[in-house]
Amino acid sequence: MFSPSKIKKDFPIFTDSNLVYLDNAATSQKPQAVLDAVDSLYKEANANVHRALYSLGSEATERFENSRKKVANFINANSKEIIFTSGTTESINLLARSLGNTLKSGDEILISEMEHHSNIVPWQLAAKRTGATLRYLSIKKTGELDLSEPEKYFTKKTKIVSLTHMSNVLGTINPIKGLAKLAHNVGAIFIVDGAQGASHLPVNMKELDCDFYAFSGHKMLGPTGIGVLWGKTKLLEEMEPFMGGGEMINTVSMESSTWNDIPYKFEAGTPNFAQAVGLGAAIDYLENIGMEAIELHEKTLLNYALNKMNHMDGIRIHGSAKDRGGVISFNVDGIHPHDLAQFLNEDNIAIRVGHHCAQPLLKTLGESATARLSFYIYNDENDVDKFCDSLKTIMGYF
Ligand code: 7TS
Repeated sequence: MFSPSKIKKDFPIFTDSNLVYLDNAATSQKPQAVLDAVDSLYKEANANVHRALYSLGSEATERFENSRKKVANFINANSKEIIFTSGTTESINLLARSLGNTLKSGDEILISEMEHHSNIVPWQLAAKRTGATLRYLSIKKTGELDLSEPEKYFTKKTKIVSLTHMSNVLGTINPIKGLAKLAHNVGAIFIVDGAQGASHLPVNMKELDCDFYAFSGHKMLGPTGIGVLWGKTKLLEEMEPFMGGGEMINTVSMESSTWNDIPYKFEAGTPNFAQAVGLGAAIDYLENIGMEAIELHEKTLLNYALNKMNHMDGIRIHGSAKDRGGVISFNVDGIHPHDLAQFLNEDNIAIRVGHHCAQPLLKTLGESATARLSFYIYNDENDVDKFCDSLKTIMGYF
């Protein structure tokens, strides 16, 4: 097991501070190694990638492409299947636009009630454009997908299934392999929103058997503005590009254009190459600890926190999935979540409150807002104890 207190020393934001940061589902903090990688790219190797025929350009391109290899290794995939995007949101929009355009009236897109808005709204737009129908898998009281009657949802009409790996509100980890089977049995394409997956769980594209997997660098110690879309070669080669511009073309005439090979076909314009290099350093950092160890650490901390919170009166915790990552959404009787967050802030404890960009799920839960804790590698029992102590004091005020 690794030591969160030692890990904290690698993160400048925790230096000389008593910050208790419990909002990791929103974004993670950054270790010095990631800041150094970005800093050194700008100081030592800043030139546009894939075009400059001088040494600086080669160095920038090499660092950028090296990061692509690191991402590929991290998820056990082929480098040419790694498309750099600005994040999960752009990755899903790319799919909703490019795959979405192949849909027609009568086709169905299947998502679930526990999706983040970035895995809802792009599909609503695709449905509106094409006349396809958007359907929702419902969830049970436990916060798990209701898969009791899959034949009602997975039908011949289903063309695209897009589901989250792990809920950012309930922490539920969905059974991706089984869902891939259900989707593939009806000939549908299966997309996984891995924003909370790749950052907290070991993920292996050869094992999960999805067709596309989307995630964000900033939730896994990397910089903002960089994310990934992984897709199977055959599907990526068949797909039309999402955005047009430099680098994504092979030839351009005044009348028409032909496309570059994958992944470049989907990377129009100057990519966020410094951020991609930072993501490579973040992956090195995570791999050094090990994703299995990270998953275990967060689940242990989750159980520690649940146990403490379950012993406190007046707290309603949402969801009780058997397979669950380090996220706890809850409400406290008689205290609005926004008031709670402000009082916790007085003790330098950062949690998120609100609808967590998952309004349909909040509606199902019957809440307009919840409070949410979400853990990462640098959190420990001390953080949970401080949070619970502060919470008890605040509850005493009301
Ligand atoms: N999907 C899930 C499951 C997420 O949790 C998020 C962000 C996204 C997609 C979008 O990621 P982005 O990097 O493109 O913005 N979740 C959160 C959150 O829980 N609080 O703030 C952002």
